[in-house]
Amino acid sequence: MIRTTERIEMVANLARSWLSWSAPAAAAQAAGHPLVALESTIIAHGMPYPENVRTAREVEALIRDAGAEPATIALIGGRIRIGLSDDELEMIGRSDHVHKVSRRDLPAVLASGGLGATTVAGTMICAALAGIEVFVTGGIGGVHRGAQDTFDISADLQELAKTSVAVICAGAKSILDIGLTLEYLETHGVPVLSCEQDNFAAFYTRDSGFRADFRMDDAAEQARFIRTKWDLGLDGGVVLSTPVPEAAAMSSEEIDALTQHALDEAAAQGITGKAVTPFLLARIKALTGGRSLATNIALVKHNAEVGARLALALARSKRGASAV
Ligand code: PSU
Ligand code: MN
Repeated sequence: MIRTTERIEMVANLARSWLSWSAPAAAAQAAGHPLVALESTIIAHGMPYPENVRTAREVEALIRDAGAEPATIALIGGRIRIGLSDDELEMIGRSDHVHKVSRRDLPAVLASGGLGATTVAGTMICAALAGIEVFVTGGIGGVHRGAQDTFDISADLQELAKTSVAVICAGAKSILDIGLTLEYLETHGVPVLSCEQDNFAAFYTRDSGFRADFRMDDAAEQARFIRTKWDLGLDGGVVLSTPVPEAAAMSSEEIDALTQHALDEAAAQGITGKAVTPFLLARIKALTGGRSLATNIALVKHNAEVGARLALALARSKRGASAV
């Protein structure tokens, strides 16, 4: 007779059998070095080629320089790749046939062996399977403006509610209803931490106008908070918002006007479902003549530095706990 704990272990092993590790990521994991997960939707659908691939490599280098090991996650050939080779990164960044993979899409793309770029939700699932606690992205998905009518709420928020990964972001874009996004996270018990300022960030701009739940500038303090949450059995993610560096920030007047324009275009063209976010991102990039791309790159790099520091602090707190 199989005991419950053994059954749980069998299920976990089965899930992990879908993972395929790059050599550096596997070595880091085996040695207990801190890993930082990175998503691939931002590469495949969030930025144009070749800036996407170049940025992805620069972000990985920043994380390595800070003492952690980057693991960019994507679906390739029916496996969940944890850590991408140069060729794999190039393929994800270049191909026009990359699926955008959230929780719903994961089994379809894995089973068919197609090429998949993971969203915040998709990457959180894969990172948790791989035992990676920290994940750096640009901006999280959220409650869309007008969701009262469309029900368009990103699956990222449900994932944050249940999957135990810390997500470092520059807040959420103002293409979303940031107030409702924060309400939704509160309802589902997802803490929103902010570093460097009291307010939640708004991606292209530093200040969303909404307060985060807790301000924590110091990585050791962030790690203590996160470790305490998970030690208590309070499963689920944590959002850590950090603003785009001042020099790269855009003006809120400009971004507000462009966002409204892009939203009107999306409505006029009947864009719905998973196409909404990529459409808005692409239109804003075009409307700013590419300037928003520079802001996007700067904020992701800054998030990588904050995330690497947190990963180191969390790894220290794990060792501290097991030494007791
Ligand atoms: N926001 C950004 N850039 C992005 C995304 C969101 O500023 O690239 C991507 C992320 O992968 C995020 C996804 O998880 O879009 C959310 O898509 P949707 O709204 O369809 O859930
Ligand atoms: Mn949506």
